[in-house]
Amino acid sequence: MTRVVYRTCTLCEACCGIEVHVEGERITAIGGDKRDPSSHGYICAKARALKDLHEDPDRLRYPMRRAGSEWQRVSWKEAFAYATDGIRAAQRAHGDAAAAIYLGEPMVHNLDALLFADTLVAALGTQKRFSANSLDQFPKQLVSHWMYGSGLFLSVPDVDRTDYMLIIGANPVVSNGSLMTAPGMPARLRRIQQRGGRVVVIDPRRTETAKLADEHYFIRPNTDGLLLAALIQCLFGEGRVRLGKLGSFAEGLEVVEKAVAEFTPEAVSESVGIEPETMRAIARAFSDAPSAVCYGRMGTSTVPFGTTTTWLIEVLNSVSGNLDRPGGAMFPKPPVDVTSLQPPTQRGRWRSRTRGVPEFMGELPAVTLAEEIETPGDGQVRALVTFAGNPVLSSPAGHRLSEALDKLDFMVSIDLYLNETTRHAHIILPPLGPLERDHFDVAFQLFSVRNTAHWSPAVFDAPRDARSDGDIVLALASRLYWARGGSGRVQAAVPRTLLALGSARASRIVLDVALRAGPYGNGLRPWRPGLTLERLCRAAHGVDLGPLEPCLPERLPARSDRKQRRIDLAPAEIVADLVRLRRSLTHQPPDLVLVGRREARTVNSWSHNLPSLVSGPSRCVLSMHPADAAARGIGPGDWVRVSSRVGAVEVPVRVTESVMRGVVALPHGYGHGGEGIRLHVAAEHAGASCNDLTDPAEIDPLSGNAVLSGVPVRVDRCPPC
Ligand SMILES: Nc1nc2c(c(=O)[nH]1)N[C@H]1C(S)=C(S)[C@@H](COP(=O)(O)OP(=O)(O)OC[C@H]3O[C@@H](n4cnc5c(=O)[nH]c(N)nc54)[C@H](O)[C@@H]3O)O[C@H]1N2
Ligand SMILES: Nc1nc2c(c(=O)[nH]1)N[C@H]1C(S)=C(S)[C@@H](COP(=O)(O)OP(=O)(O)OC[C@H]3O[C@@H](n4cnc5c(=O)[nH]c(N)nc54)[C@H](O)[C@@H]3O)O[C@H]1N2
Ligand code: SF4
Ligand SMILES: [Mo]
Repeated sequence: MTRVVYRTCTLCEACCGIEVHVEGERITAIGGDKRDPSSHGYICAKARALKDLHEDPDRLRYPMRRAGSEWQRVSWKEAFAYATDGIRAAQRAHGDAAAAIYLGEPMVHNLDALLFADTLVAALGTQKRFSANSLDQFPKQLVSHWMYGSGLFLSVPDVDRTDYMLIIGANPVVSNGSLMTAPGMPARLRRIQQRGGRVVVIDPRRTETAKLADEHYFIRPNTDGLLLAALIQCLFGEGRVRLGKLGSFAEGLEVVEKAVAEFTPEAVSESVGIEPETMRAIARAFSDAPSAVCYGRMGTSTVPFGTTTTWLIEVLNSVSGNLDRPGGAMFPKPPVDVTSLQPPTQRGRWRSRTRGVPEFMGELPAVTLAEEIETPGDGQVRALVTFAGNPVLSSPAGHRLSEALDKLDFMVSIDLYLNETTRHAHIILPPLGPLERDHFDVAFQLFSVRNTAHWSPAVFDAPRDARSDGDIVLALASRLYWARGGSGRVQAAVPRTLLALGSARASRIVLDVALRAGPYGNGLRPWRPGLTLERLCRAAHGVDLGPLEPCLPERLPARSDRKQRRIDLAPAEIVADLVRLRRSLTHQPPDLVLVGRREARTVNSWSHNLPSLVSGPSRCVLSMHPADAAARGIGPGDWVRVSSRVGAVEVPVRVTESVMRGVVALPHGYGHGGEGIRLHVAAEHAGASCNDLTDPAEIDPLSGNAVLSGVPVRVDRCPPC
């Protein structure tokens, strides 16, 4: 007999509703759930790979302890004891600061991991927390922290109502959207055009999104800040600035006007590579449209001007009257309102030991992890926990991090696979697969273009003696507290209680309380109607909570400074950074720079072991413009050596006009060829890691975010063998 389970796909930020058809213990089909209030049946090719993931013989199913290069199965009890002893031994010898943790992206797609990860961080008693956030969207969070008062209160484009969408450095047709939960972006973009609106893309590549757009302009990498400053300057210059209702609670408009005054289209045109008249036309069209929104992502975030560029996007939306209004940039109202449940976000309470970069939201930049391990002195990292992360492939100079990991006294990985990072661990603690646990998306509803809620029941019971991510972190946290003997006794009671319940029950209780206390709940008054977990469980396809609504200033997060419930349009730290932006006008651009390229059937570094996603020709190829190829005697399909300040890789070339001259593009997440990994399918599609080229010395100085785009490289044809 076939049963159907409706749930949310956890593979990317689109959070599509899927239906999983099961006969006995076998998945017979995975399709889109037409009744999902957000995705309406849309899925991409990756959803079906959840079956491959569920069945993958390489997926680890029991704890494994390393002895030299051999791995031995151990019981959970032994595993937790060994992990705790290893971490505590390093801390006893070198202090609590000798332990660090790295949290990876899939953690955010996992309810109990997200709820309980902080318990583990607290139990480690260290300020050395790293995550994929600083390889990704830290600039957006920092801008929101400074402008609106919280690094969790982010504006998203109201794609379904906008009349003009300016997309800078994002490729949602392939990535399925990021910091914008909007499944089925191709159709949503087409609908903008069908209602008479325009889609304009700015990207050094002619992307799949650009192909769908009304206009596409190539731009020199990392010059978007200049372009945006010029667009805003045009609005001021032509008297087009209108704050609307923001006028009564936004400060700093005059500072912005002064700050952008010198960035005229003429002044920036040569650096940016776009004609002044084109910039003016974009500014006018943006301003004339009944509603308009500018949306930027990886291409505006993971660059040396990440924070300043991201701020300029927010400013463009604000001064054109498009912040917090339908069709502009709006603020979702999620069922679990994380912003109001948490204390205000903070920055600068401590600094990175090696570079002095300030912590933000409790984290230090991921690019500093390797040097924290290698630099001797007080606080040198000797023990590391990686949790759902693969920093060897995902962070700059991953090959150097790989060497650094071998120098650790002790390493624990909580992960599904024995891969490029976890092979360095002394012990791997593997959690349940995504279909073996319940799920509710807490994180991505913060960025959803429509307010919805969806409870996802587990498709399969957890196998005997298996643990969820939540169970693992709680068990480890609890043992670490008690191993510290005496200290932290109060906190120790928390994981103990949760442990007794099991993380699945505990997370349901926490979620139910959060829903009741949330904007659609009953205010914790049971006699009143409102959203509860029970109600969600009855709505198999999820519930629709309506379109985004204007909500300022009422929903501006409480903050600790004098700017309570005000918008700071001109944070001093960012305005000061415009000096650096101005100086960049005189920089000679490098001959050739590397940018990223996401491919439709990938999930960062960890999907290449799923057979349905790797069939066909290799995708780890370098895209290069015909003129750049010809100048180096390179032909289609040739193998080339790409080298940067920090390393070199060899890959085949695709000669294509889809990248602009002076730019080459390579996808990230490849490089599975090393010794000691257990990824049989991925090893046959190994490719090379573009993070062996990206440079950890380069960061966005304000947020500490990694620079993954615009890396100066040299490309030489490999001699024929
Ligand atoms: N050059 C370059 N580098 C990049 C990027 C880029 O565009 N260019 N993109 C950056 C971005 S945006 C991101 S978000 C980061 C991602 O960086 P990371 O999060 O460090 O890397 P992932 O590739 O997502 O690896 C996720 C790991 O989690 C494991 N995993 C998967 N599901 C689960 C689970 O449910 N539980 C547990 N415990 N483990 C699980 C996988 O096996 C894998 O080891 O990469 C960044 N790196
Ligand atoms: N298929 C697939 N989907 C994914 C992922 C995946 O690995 N594969 N990863 C997920 C994750 S973790 C994230 S964070 C999102 C990211 O989502 P997106 O940001 O939409 O995805 P990217 O493909 O990184 O798009 C960045 C674009 O910026 C361009 N770019 C690079 N440098 C510059 C620049 O200096 N200026 C401008 N204007 N453009 C530039 C690149 O050419 C690229 O087209 O995708 C998510 N979705
Ligand atoms: S777009 Fe993302 S969430 Fe939707 S089916 Fe594909 S991988 Fe899953
Ligand atoms: Mo990401």
